[in-house]
Amino acid sequence: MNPSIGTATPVDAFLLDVQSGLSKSQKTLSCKYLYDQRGSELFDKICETDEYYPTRTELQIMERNADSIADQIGSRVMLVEYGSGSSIKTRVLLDALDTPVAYVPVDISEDHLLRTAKGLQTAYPETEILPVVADFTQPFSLPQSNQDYSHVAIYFPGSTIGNFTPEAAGELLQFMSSILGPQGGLLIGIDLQKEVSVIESAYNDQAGITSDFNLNLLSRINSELDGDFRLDEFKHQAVYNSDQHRIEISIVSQRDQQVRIGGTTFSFRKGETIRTEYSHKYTIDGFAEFASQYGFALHKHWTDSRDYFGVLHLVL
Ligand code: AVI
Repeated sequence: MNPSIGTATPVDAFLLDVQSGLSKSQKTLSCKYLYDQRGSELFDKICETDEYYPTRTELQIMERNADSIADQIGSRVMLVEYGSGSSIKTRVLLDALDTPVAYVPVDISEDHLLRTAKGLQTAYPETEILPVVADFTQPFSLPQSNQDYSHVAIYFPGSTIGNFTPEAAGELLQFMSSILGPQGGLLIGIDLQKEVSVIESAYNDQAGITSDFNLNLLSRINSELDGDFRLDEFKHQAVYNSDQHRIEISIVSQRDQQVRIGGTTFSFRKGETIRTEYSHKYTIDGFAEFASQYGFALHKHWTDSRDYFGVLHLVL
């Protein structure tokens, strides 16, 4: 089980991204940098908070509809999962599928990916587990399987597509459509539009874990890029933008201040924001229409009783 290596992010690229992001008039840091070791642990804790409904709702949808979802995906499949994480939802799917030929978890975090892949290989000996270390926002090649498979299915759970701007989400769908051959399908989780207070609470949990997760990005810059952010001089902010249907997550400077990062000085005004993440909320029809621009047609979808979350199966 040797992993295929795609494009990971070296320190130089991190520094360049941070320097260019903090030089913009709307200061920005890419949300992909939120997930270092501590960030990933904090994200797992977010998923357990009372307020953060997406993870448990999606898991419930998968568990309740596993057989019907597996039927749609079909047999002798190569299942490719984008951003596989710890693969809890994957196990629900792998259990329900008619012995998938291969499972390809794609993730940027090599250690985590290989550990998960090893566990899955033991649990699913008849399925070839072929991990790919890659930043899935960039094109990567599918690994060779030792067995013939009839089609490829991409699994992109977690509503991670919501963290992409519509333009970047479109590029990703375009790339997905290029690796899916005939009969290929995309199973994707999306967080649905709902009462604003429910969404805002999910990103402003009482225990302050989302705040720690967000501000951890400044700690990461301090330790990896020789920065001197004072964390108590910045605050987490998450506000729903009803026009754009998205949560906008930022870090707000609490006073006029200067920060040095790798020898460069950046100035922050009191109240100035660093945008760290968007989380777009869709409707089923809205997402289907969006995906149709990239050749996808909505085949079937599943939701929960409150219509908080959607799992969609799209085909080319
Ligand atoms: C990973 N992603 C789908 C999460 C979301 O809900 O947009 C990231 C997150 N950020 C803060 N809380 C959760």
